[in-house]
Amino acid sequence: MTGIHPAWLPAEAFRAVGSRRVAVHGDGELVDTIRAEVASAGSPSSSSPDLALSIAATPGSLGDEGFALARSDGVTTVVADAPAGLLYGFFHVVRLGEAAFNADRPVEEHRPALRRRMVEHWDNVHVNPVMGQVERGYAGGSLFWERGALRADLRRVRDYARLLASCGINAVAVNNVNVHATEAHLLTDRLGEVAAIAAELRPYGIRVHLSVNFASPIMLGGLATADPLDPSVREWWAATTSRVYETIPDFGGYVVKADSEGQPGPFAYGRSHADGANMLADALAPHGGVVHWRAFVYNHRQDWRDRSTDRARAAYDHFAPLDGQFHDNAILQVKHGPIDFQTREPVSPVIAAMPGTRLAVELQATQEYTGQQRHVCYLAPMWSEMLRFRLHADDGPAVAAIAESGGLVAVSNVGDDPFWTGHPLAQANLYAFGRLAWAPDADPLAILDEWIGLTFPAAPPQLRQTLRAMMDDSWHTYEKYTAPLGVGFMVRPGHHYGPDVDGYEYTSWGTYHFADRDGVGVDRTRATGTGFTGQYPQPWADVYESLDQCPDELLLFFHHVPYGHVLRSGSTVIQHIYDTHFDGADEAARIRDSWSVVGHLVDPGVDARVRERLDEQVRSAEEWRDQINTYFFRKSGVPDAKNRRIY
Ligand code: GCW
Repeated sequence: MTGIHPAWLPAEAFRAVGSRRVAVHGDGELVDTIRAEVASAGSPSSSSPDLALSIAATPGSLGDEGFALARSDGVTTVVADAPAGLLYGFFHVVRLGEAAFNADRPVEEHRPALRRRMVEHWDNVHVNPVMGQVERGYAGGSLFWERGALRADLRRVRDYARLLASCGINAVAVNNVNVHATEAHLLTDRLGEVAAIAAELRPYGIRVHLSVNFASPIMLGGLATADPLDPSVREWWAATTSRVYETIPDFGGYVVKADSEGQPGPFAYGRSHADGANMLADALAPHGGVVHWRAFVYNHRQDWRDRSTDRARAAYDHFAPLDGQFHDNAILQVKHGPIDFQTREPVSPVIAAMPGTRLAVELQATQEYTGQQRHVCYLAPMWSEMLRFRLHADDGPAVAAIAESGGLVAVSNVGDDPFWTGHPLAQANLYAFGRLAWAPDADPLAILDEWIGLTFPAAPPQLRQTLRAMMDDSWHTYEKYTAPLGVGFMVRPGHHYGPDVDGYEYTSWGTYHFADRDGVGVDRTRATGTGFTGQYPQPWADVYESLDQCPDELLLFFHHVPYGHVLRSGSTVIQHIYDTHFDGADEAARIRDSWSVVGHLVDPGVDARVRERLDEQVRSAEEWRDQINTYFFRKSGVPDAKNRRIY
C-alpha cells in the first residue's frame, strides 16, 4: 500500500459495476456525483444498459433518501424520488457486487430508519495543550485542521465524504464539543473554513454542523451576557445564524455542550437548559436548522466522600423534568448509557423519560474506553444490543424507534492516519455505525461480513473466516479483561488507557467502584443506594433493583456485593473476576495467533499495522489481567480456585 488506504471502497469493490454498461438519468449535484463514480469505475455509459439509475418522473413514497432496486429482463434498475436516494441506491449496488447482476430480483424498497445519521468530530483547530489536535482521537491529526489552520488540500475530505455516504451517513459536525477560544471563531470570522469543508462534503449529500460555545455572544459579540432570555443575546444569535446561512445555505445546525465539564451554559443566568436550547433553536428555525443540545450534564467536582451524589442519575435529574419544553427543532442528544461510553453500561433511562422531546442517541466510535484503536474491539454488537433494547415492557418501542425523532450520532474515530482509524480493523466500527443508523435491526455479524467483503475483496475464505472470528466477539473479549461486571472505569486518569483500578477512586469525577476487603460495586438501588434504579420504567426498575434478577454483566453497576456473592452464572463474583481476566487475556493472544496465520494474505502495510496493534493488545490485556486480579486478590484474600498465577 502506498498513500491512503481505500478503506471499504477499494477499486476492486467497484468491479461488478465497472464491467457493466450503466445509464444515469436525472439532474443535480448528487446525480453528477453518481455519474462521476460510474465513470471512475470504468463503466461505459449506454442507452441499453445493464444498470439503470434514475430519478422517478413522479415521486412516489420513497422519500428523499430511499430507493427501489430490482432486476428483470437483464437490467438492474435503481429508482429514487430524489438524488440522495439515488446515490444511496448506487452504493447499495456496489455493496451487492455481482449479486446485483446475476439473477432476477423482485422490487425491494430501501429507506433509512433514521433521518439524521451523524458523525461528530472532536477536532480542534488549535492543538490543545492537554487534548491535542483531536480530543480522544487515536488516528493521528484532524482531517480538517492542522496546527491552527485549515488544511490547504481538502481532497481527502472529499474521499472521506464518499466513505461516509457509502454507508449512509448524512451529517458531520466538524469540531469538538469543547469549543475553545480559537474554535469559537468558526462561527463568525472563520466561518469560511466551515464553508470550505461543507463544499467537500456536499457532493455526497452530507450536511455540515458546527459545535458552538454558549458564551459566544460574550466571546465574539462583545456583549456583557450570554443570558438566553436577554433580547440582545437573542438578536446576536439570530443575526449570526443568518450570516451562517448566507455562507452555507444547507448548513445543518449547531451542537452544544453546555454546563458540562467547564463549558459555559444557561445555569450561570439561572436559566434552564430548555431556555438555552430554545434560544438557539429559534435562531435556526427560519433557516430549517436544528440544534443538538447534549444531555451530558453532571457535577464533575464531586466530593468522593459524598455518597448521595450519583453521576449516573445526573442526565435524567437535569432533563426529564424539562420534557415537553423543547422547541421542535431542538434535539436533545443523549449518551447511550448513563455515565460515559464505558465498555458495559445499561441503556440511559433518559431515553425512556422524554416522550415529548426529540431525542438523538450518541455513541462513541472513537475507542476512548474500548482500547483506543490499539485493541481490536468491534462495537456493532454493543450498539445493536442498545438500539434493540426496549426500556418499557417488551411491547414498548426499541431505543432505535425513539431515536427516529432525533437521530443517531457517533463520535468519530477518524483522523489523518493513512488507515483513517489507526487500527485498520477499527474502520469496521465507522462502517457499522452508518449501516446501523440506516437499519438498526441489521445483524452486526452480517454487517461485519459485508465490511470484510468490501475491504478485502480478494480475500480467500480462510482470511474472511479468520477476520470474522477475530472481530465478531472482540467486544466481549475486551470486556473480560477490563473492569468487571459493569462497574466501569478502572482506567488510568487523563488519557484513559490501560488499568489503574483506584485511579479515579478518590477524585471528583463521580466514577467509583467502592471495592473494600468485603466486596465491590455501586449500590444504585432505591432500597439502600442512590435510587438510580427508580429512573427506569418497569420492568427494569424492579429487575435492576433486584439482586436476583439483575443481569450479571451489570451487577456491579447496580449493586455493591460481597466477593462471595453467587452470580446467575453460578460463579462467585471473585472467581468470575479471575476467570474472565485469564480468559480475556488468552483470547487476546488467540486473536493475535490467528492473524499471524493469515496476515500475509493482505497488503503488507495493513499486515504490519495490524501486527503492531495486536502485540500491544496482548501486552495490555496481560497488564489488565494481572492488575485487576492482583488488586482483588489483595483486597479480598480469596485465592483463585484454579490456583493460577496472581501477584
Ligand atoms: O468521555 C468524556 C471525554 C471527554 C469528552 C466528554 C464529552 C469532549 O473524556 O474528552 O469531551 O466525554 O462527551 O463531552
